[in-house]
Amino acid sequence: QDTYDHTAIEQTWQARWDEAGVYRTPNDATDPAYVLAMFPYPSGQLHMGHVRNYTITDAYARYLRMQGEDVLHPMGWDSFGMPAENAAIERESDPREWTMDCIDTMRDQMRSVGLGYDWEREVTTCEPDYYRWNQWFFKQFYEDGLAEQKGGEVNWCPSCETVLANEQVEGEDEHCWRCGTPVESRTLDQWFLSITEYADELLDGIDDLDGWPDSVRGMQRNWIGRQEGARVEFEIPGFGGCEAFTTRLDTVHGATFFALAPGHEVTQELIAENPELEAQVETLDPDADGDEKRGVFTGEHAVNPLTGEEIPVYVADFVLSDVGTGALMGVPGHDERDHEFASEYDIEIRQVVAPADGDGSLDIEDGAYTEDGVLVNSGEYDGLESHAARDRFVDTIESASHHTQYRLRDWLISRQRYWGTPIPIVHCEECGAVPVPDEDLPVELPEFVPTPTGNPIEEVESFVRTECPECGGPAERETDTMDTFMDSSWYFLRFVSPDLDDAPFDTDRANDWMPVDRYVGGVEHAVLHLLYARFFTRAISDMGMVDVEEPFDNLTNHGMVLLENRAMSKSQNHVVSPDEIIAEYGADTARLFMMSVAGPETDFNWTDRGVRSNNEFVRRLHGTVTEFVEGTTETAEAGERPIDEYVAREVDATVAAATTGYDGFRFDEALREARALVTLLRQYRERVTPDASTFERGLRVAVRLLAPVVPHVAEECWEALGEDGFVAEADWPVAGSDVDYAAERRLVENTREDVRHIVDVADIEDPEEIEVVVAPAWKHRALDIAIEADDDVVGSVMRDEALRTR
Ligand code: ANZ
Ligand code: ZN
Repeated sequence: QDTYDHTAIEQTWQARWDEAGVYRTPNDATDPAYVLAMFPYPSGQLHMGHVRNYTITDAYARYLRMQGEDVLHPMGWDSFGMPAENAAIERESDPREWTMDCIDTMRDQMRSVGLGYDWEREVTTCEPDYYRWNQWFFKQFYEDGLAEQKGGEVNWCPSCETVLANEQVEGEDEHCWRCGTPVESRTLDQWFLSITEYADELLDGIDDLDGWPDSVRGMQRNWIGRQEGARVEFEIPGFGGCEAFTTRLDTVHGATFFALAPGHEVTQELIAENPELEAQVETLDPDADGDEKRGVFTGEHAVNPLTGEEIPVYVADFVLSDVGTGALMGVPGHDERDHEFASEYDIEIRQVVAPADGDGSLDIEDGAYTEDGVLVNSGEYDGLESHAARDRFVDTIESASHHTQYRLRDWLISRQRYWGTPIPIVHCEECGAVPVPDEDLPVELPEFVPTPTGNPIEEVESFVRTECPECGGPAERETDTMDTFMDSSWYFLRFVSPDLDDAPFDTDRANDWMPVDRYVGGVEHAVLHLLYARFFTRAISDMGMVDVEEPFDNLTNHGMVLLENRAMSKSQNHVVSPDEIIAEYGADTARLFMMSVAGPETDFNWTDRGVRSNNEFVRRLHGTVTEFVEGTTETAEAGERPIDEYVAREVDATVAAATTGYDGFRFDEALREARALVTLLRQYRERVTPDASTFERGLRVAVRLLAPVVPHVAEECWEALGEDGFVAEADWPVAGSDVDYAAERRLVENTREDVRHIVDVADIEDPEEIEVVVAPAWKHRALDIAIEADDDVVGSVMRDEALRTR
């Protein structure tokens, strides 16, 4: 009879956990462990990706709690941003209402998944008690010279009608990270945070992040993009000196052209004198996707500062205005882009570096040689090694100097949208930009006025018109709001003291809990959020607000939940809804499936078969315990039969192996062990009348090893086994002895191999024969082998042997 009723069980235990406050964070943490999932954007529905992400941290938090650690495992809402604003415009409602409704729905869904959060620490970034601290931080940055308003070319998304940070422009075609529309370029006055001041620290800090995936570390390194090189001036007679940035000054003898970005100052000067050139330059597409390099010869020449050689000056679309100086020396022999350009425009391709090993077969017309080597065709410098030549030329060329350049740009935080944190600045004609005094924070968002285009805040006169905090004269409020990545750059600090109202967080508490020990989230945040959060932490660490410089000790990017090898997608009706799965099978089944099928980083396919087999396991676990406590399972005081000893030893071995799995974030491996133990106990029960205490201990261990992943049914079983407290708060089992089980297991494996070897060598085919020849020698290992193998000839003989011994 099957008494497993997942709905009743799950609802009961969710209510009992709440009532008892099981997941409340201890206030005095002696052994603190901070486990965090990237908080969601409240889109309205939890999807399977969320469920997977949150189950991973939940299982780990539960495991650590059972290990006796003090666990901080909070949840909150990254609740500002465009989608809420767009949804509100569509529905003619208020973004706040829409957001709050979504949050309520998702909180209920999280509860139904059995996620053990400390809801007393819930953080909602669109609430004034949170975003006032964004404003406060902004002011700190402003006072420290880390926030400034500056003009310049910015990325504009015509569909979102707002500017975007460089990090939010994606792909070769430069599209908006949110909506996919190709971005345009505009010149506007905007607010920036000076993340570039931290470029070196952020880059060097990556070396110590050994708990992070290498891929993410690589992406951050690339994004910061530090390049060591030199700046060198080429004289363009009639126009003065023009600086170029190069990482390969050693190739200066091979510079056969000079190229300017279309937006370069000198280009503008040239154009001013030459209308024909202007028309030609206008045909260059600055947003060219880079495949085809196009340029215009200016009619001018530049003078090589080392050789005096005159080379043609081009305006070319592959030279970017915001990289280096916006000008470059073209060396087609040793740079691929220059090679392509030179081939297109019939410019000389000259080899000036050769492989150091003297390989002379290289044909420079075929393609650039981009490695270092030794100089050739470089006059008196021939034979010099590239690296030495770079230093030498910086010394020799008067206008040259060492220069380090970064790809990283300052973080543009201005958004011309409603649903975000107002930037706490007042613009006064007399006093300029004046920060709003602390006592007037938060600057609250005005009521929402739906405007189909433009920035709704500009429409709210009562918000815009204000007094200058400095001179009292009439002034206007800044109407830009902050990039929502500002909100997520420090929310992990707010969780340590979420109700504090005189500071963003309590420094002592933060020093207790930080850094986050385990941070889990999607790889889409590999650059944006993680880089900003690292910058924020370093900046406020320098302000003395927290000790740590890096916020996240270990980072895991969870894999995707696929359906038929494709990402789930609601809009394409290619989706499995967590609500439906929970209703039909229960949260424990969904959790077990996700955690068993693959390691946390690996993508996997959601399948009906997978769900059903995991559901069967949950039922089997429940049934095995129920049948035992109800006395349906006959037991005895047997004690010392080999099979009892074997099972007892397997229980210990399972504890050891599963613990290693949980510690190493290898939940799939831990679960394989724990599930095998349940199977073994059932075999034990089927083959013999099990020893009562061995069997019971096995059940107690299995229930605890599974509790982090299937918390509801584990509580049900734990209670049935006569335990008083919650299994969520029970002690993690310890192996009964200090045997090195891992080593033993390897030995067993070897033994099996050895037996197989003897069988092969002796060319034995008849099982009887095996028994005679092999079995006696391996008798003491027979039991192990018997349980592991049942489908091959060795295994079957050994199992018979084992069963006979009992
Ligand atoms: C001469 C040279 C010779 C370069 C050589 C490279 C190889 P990478 O190559 O990605 O490491 N550069 C400088 N300013 C630029 C701009 N505004 N737009 C596009 N490219 C620009 O980046 C460094 C190189 O990028 C620089 O070194 C320069 O070309 C080019 F054998 O100078 B090099
Ligand atoms: Zn003023």
